[in-house]
Amino acid sequence: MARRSADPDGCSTSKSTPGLRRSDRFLIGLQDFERVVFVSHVQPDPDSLGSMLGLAHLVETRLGKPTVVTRDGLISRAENRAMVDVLHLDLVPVEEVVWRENDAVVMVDSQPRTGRHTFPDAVPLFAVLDHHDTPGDLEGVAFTDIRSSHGATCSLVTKYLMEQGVVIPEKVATALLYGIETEVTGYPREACPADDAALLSLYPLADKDLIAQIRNARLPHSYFECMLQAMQSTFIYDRLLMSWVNPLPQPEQAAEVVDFMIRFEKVDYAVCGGVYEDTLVLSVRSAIENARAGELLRQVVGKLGRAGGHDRRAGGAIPLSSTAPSAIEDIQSELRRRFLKVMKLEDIRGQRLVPLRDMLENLQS
Ligand SMILES: [Mn+2]
Repeated sequence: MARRSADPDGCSTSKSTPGLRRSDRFLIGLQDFERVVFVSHVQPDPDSLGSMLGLAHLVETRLGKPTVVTRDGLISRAENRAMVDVLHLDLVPVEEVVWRENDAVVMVDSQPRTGRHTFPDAVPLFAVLDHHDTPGDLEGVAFTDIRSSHGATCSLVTKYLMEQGVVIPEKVATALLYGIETEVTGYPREACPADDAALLSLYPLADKDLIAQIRNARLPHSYFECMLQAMQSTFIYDRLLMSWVNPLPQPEQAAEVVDFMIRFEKVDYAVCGGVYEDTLVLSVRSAIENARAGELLRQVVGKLGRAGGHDRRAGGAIPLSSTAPSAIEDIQSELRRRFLKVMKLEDIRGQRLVPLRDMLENLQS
């Protein structure tokens, strides 16, 4: 796995005092504050939720300070909703937080000014803990721990809890374990030994029945309608598969489509785009190593919107000035042109995943 920093841990930190571990410096830095508010990216995923929960537990047990765990935007994927339900997570919508002067704000699983948050940029951050390739603006942040070699932010948080000898309650262990699991079970796996070490320590502590309930969450009707539309709209260009769904029943469904489509043995890249409210949501997966999916999507999206992610998984969003069918078609064909150009597939004619003839026959039988 590529390590981007000269630091032996593959991470970047602001300043280091010899003899102090990162978790020590994190806690020392928080001592002067009255309350710790945890924030993450929009549509928080299990890695975000688990990381916030784990750090809140660390702060509460070691510093005895009150904490707030927030939710930015919707949680709509069935598994993620199930995680909130079965673990009874108490999340405060970030727009309802009354910011106090003596709050320490800690951002996890994301970086400042990447366009992935709705809370005001003016709120100063004390710390950022993340594992994304997408660089943010870390100026003025007292404590940073960014490790793009790690498969999950939850692995970092688990290390902090272990280092500090904090007993991890079942609920927190379950959230951390599921957070890591969702990030590292893809193929090829994007994980490092630290992720495996965290999984090993959490496994005996977590409630495996609850994990099974979350993993197999029941799905709404719209999920199946969306999957059908995705399959019917899918074209394959050599090793690239593209699906469009309009409208998306919820913003995270584009990711669910590509998670499914990337398993098609004939392709190395799967892209899904779909309109949710006034935004075109994009999701990319790759089945090969060094796919640089995040960079690829950033290149494709350019100034139209924002994009980022990891080596094999990426996401993006483009604000739409109009959601008229013709405007959506225009942006789709522009994105298709850009994907084919960036991937040097301009001369390839697309083939339907399901031939039209088959779709019609299925309808008649
Ligand atoms: Mn993550």
